[in-house]
Amino acid sequence: MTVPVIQKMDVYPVAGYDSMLLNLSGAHGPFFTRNVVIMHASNGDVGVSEVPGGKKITQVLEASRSLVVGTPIGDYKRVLQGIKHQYGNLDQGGRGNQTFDLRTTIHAQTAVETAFLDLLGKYLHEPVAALLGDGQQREDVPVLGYLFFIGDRQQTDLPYIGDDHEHGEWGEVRREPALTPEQIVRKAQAAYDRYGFTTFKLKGGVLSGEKEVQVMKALHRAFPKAKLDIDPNGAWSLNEALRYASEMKGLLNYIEDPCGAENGFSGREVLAEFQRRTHIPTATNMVDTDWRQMASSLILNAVSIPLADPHFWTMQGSVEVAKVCHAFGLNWGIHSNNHFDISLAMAANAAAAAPGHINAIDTHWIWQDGQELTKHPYEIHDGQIHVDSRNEGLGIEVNMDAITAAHQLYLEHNLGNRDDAKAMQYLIPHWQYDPKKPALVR
Ligand code: GKR
Ligand code: MG
Repeated sequence: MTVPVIQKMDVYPVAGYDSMLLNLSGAHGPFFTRNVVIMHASNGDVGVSEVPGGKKITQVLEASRSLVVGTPIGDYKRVLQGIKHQYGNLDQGGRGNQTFDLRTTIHAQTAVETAFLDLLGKYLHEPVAALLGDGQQREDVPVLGYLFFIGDRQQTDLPYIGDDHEHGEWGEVRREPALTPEQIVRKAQAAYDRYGFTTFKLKGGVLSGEKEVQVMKALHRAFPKAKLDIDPNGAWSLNEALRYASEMKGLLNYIEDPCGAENGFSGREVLAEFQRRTHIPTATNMVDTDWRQMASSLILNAVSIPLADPHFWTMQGSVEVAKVCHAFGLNWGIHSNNHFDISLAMAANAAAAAPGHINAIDTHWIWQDGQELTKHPYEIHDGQIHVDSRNEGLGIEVNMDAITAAHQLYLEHNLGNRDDAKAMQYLIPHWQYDPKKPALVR
């Protein structure tokens, strides 16, 4: 039998709506952007993938089309090598020092890899999870509730939405401001009622560390049994991180990038010292983001939870990290950014293939739920996503009308790269990013 070949690859820069989520990089604008790839194979199957937005990623994907079209679906690794060979130099500067990853080529590789894996899974009647690492390890993937401080969209003239209330209490609160412990607890309660999370993560790096500790204590009081994480994206100095960690003693499941490079020491060296002195499991999506950093991290014992987001490790790479974690006694997890339901399927399949104990994976989906690009998206129930071992490919079916509409939204508003400083400047005039200062401390 002839193996299907790729006949066509389309790249859709798309946009969706977001709340005014605050983080060290500033405030999320009214729209988030992603790149969606659709591949058509000669057997009539369609493969899909989603990666971060941005024009450079779109361009590399467009330029990679000639490497993809005509390739038999089993030969996709040769295409990935070609993309790396031709465009790998674009990632030489690393991930950058924003909260989000600024690389290009690795995201383009993931987009191409995933669409091929989706097609291969469909052809072989296997879920993508079965094609990764040592195959599918679990059907139920734990997911955490990702909580954010929210800015007041009414202080801007930007087109934020405030009326997509189809999800009860969660729908009502998710676009509304939240800067106090009470407001964050209310959001957590609404998210718990809807999704059943047993782990919550607070995105820190917004208020002073003292105030964020108070929010964590309030969450602990409201959910004494929940696992709690906090991620200030390296905003605190080592001394501050040690102080806040001792104040949160006993209530943290793990801490993520509590501090970073300072005084001539690298981020990994500082995290190693933090872990040595606190014995608190320490996660990162900032300083252990490729194999060279992983080697250094392992030697230093800097990180016990690498958050191996498939979008910047590739699907296969993310599961390879999970295998390393399993062998070295580390605990794997996944990092996220705003995303649609195609990325949700990608993260769920990678996590379903990760061996050993895993942490509840990050997802921003609760902020986007209701804006599906697929016909039957994965759902979060009891804090879990079910990845049925009878799935084929990613286990989703694209909705081309929804993708076209999301592409139109992107074009209509002339969108491109993420820039959180822009929206933040409505709250604090002339605001500029400072990786060592919480966003609202100016
Ligand atoms: O969505 O604002 C955000 C987060 O700050 C995101 O950009 C980070 O990449 O959540 C991420 C993290 O640092 O774990
Ligand atoms: Mg993080």
